[in-house]
Amino acid sequence: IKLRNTPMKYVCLFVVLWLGAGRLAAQSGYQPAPENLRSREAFQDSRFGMFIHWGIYSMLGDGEWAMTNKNIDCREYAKLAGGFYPSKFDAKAWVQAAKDAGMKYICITSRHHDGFSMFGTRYSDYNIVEATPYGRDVVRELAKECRKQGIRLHFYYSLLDWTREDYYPLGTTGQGTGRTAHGDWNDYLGFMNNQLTELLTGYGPVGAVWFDGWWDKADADWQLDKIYATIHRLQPGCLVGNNHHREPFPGEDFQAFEQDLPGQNTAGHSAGQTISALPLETCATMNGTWGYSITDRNYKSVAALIHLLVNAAGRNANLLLNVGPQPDGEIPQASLERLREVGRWMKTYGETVYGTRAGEIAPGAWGVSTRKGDRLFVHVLRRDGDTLSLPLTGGVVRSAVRFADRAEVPFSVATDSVSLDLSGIPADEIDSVIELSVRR
Ligand code: FHN
Repeated sequence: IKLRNTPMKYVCLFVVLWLGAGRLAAQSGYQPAPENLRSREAFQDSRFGMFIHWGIYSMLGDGEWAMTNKNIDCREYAKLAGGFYPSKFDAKAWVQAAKDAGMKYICITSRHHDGFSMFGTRYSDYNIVEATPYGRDVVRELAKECRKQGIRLHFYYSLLDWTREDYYPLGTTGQGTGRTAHGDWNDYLGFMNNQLTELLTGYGPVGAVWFDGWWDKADADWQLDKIYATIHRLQPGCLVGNNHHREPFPGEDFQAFEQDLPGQNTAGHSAGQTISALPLETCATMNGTWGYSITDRNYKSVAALIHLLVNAAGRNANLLLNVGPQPDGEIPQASLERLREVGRWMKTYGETVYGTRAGEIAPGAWGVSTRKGDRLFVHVLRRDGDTLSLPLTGGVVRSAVRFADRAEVPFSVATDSVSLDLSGIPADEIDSVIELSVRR
């Protein structure tokens, strides 16, 4: 368009510059790529994942914090690597166990706070390939098997390190692990960037990077913007989450909760966070420890695990349920048994969990609701009598049936509520799922 030298020309120029400045400003903030938005949906749809805490600490049988809890000198601790030979490790069996449980993704500790890398990295010889007689890159084997069996793989990555000298100044933990020499923090940041680049370029598509340990030095200059940008540049569809126990930071794609459902804070990690609009994920142990513990037999029952999963889905969150493989590479039998039982339940009821979002009936002592289009699934987890009255606005209930056998459930509606007659349903079911068809 040719504009003569008129005031209109200057108005147009101003509008063009103003729009341009707006675009630049928008680009300086994080804008998730279309692939990333699709990953977020897929992540939410999958609802159930397996967390794996595994490292050379498993040999001590005392959880993944043994090194710092016992003030073990990092040089002594490193000797564990020389004896690490998980003769029964079988990536296929792990992925199969996750699938049998109905899990759709696996998140493995690529490097935990002890600083030992469970993958073959060029940036430190303190890794499973170079420092152990086993010499195999278990993360690579797992990645390959996940691709084969159609399971997404996520990487847990610790920002905190109890061994490296360039993790300096030290944080609130790991002060008794014997480090006296002090390296340069910028080297540490470079090291992490290099390792993450390896993980995002050498192991196929990565579903998410799950950071942890930020809380060890909440005031440090972590340069997370750079780290996150590297991840999103290398794999735009890869989600970034950080278990910092705070509101999500810019550049994060999901919000992590630890040992608590969103909105709860029984474990004390969630005082500093409310629920954001991002996809949500709660991680939880099956017993009381993340890494293998030889004494911890305090396993949750199958019913409790199912309740945890359903309670998460009813609060719009995924459940990332942990296993801590033994030093021989096997997942403990007690975990496998529970995974199988949960999987059996999911075979029948998975449809009321996968691909759902939190239902419009808010969670209560009775249970939760999930929804998929016009189908509203009422999960009754605790019975208190034969009549269940629930608040429901903005929809007309057309039918109510037991999900499992489609038997009709008598119901009545009043303004803003629906009452279900549960008298025909056994009171001892783990989860009585009633499907309401709701026209909105
Ligand atoms: O210190 C870790 C712990 O070992 C474990 O990895 C859990 C998993 O959520 N996160 C940290 C504690 O917040």
